[in-house]
Amino acid sequence: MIYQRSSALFAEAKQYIPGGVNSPVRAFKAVGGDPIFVKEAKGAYLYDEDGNRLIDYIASWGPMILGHAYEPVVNAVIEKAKKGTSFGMPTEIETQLAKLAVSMVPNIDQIRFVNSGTEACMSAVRLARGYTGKDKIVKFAGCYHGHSDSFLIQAGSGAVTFGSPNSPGVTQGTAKDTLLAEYNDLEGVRTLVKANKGEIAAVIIEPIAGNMGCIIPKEEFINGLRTICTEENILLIFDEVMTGFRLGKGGAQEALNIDADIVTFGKVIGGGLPVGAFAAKQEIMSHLAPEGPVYQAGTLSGNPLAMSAGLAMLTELNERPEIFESLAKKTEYLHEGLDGVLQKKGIPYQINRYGSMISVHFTEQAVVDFKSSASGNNDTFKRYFHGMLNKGIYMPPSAFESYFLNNALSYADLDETITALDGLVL
Ligand code: HOZ
Repeated sequence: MIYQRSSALFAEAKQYIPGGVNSPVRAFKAVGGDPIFVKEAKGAYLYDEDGNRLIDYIASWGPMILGHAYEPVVNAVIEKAKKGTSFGMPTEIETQLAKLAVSMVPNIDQIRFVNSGTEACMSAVRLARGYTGKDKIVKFAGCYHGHSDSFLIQAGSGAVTFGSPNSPGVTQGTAKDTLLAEYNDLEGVRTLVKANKGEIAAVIIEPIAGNMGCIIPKEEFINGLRTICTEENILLIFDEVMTGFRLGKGGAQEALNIDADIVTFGKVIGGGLPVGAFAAKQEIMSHLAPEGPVYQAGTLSGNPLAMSAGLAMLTELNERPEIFESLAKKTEYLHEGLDGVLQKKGIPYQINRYGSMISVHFTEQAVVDFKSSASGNNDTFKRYFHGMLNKGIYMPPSAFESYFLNNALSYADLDETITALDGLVL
């Protein structure tokens, strides 16, 4: 495939935008080469500036769960736009989306809309600190909760891909309040909690991790976290920016049968427009301004276009919950197909999957935490990524990301993907 125009556009973008992109993972630094510039997308396919058609496995990193340019969502946005795009005043549609989200997700009474997953997690931690009167938080190595200062401590996703898991610009003062544990290591959390007794406001976790590839929590680990948090008056924050409205109506809380104290959302809840949200029981949410003293605000929060996209998306998912089952089945089919091909190749690999999230790691070790994820062979990953790209398959351009399947993918697309891998020399 030829990517000449994409390369030319990238060269021009680099003159005016740092690194040519507005979010680092897009720059292909982990895999080499120039990024693909998208012209348009429909259903399961991306169409780039060179006229190539690509089967898409990132779905804008999650939001496009029903495929690109999904008509009910697009139409809702168009109709709303004709009536004004931002007011900085309350609108009825915010309550409609809030009501629907609260009805779908277990264990929450109220939700506050923001503009991104980063904002949601940052605000959730502030709320947890304000509610508990404590300062410290526990996060897990390789988990990524957006780019706010407290979270850029051994962060996953682009932060690890670009060698800044602890970013310059985060002050010592901020960093000292973020305690670091290993994913799936309950003993490590116990030790931290003991050493910082009475000082920890929250434990924040991606309940299914998606920023060091896809990693599944061991049952005793995730249940144990709930128990420790309850015993020690620590709030358990589930970062469901990836898993929310993707694993099922009720996200990871429902899938794992665990109640979190605060849940954060992004991606699917905005139907492809910039929306984040955080939610909890009323007792906790009432601490937020203007009801309570914990401040949080935003000119574009609850923006009517974003709310209309989110409402159209969640309405569809709420009315057709079989979509989640269909997505999980397609992901299982892909898993089995990739597995069959990779086995024949005789190279070490692992495939992790949960619902419609999946990732391939070229390592002998089971991938259960950041260390095992980082043990993957990046040269093999690069050959895999570029080999697939040349055959018109767009996978995440870093081993530290999950794939997100969209329901527009057909079994023929999945077969094309599996056959493409069969033809590669890794
Ligand atoms: N942080 C996102 C992946 N975990 C990437 C966002 C983007 O580049 O669009």
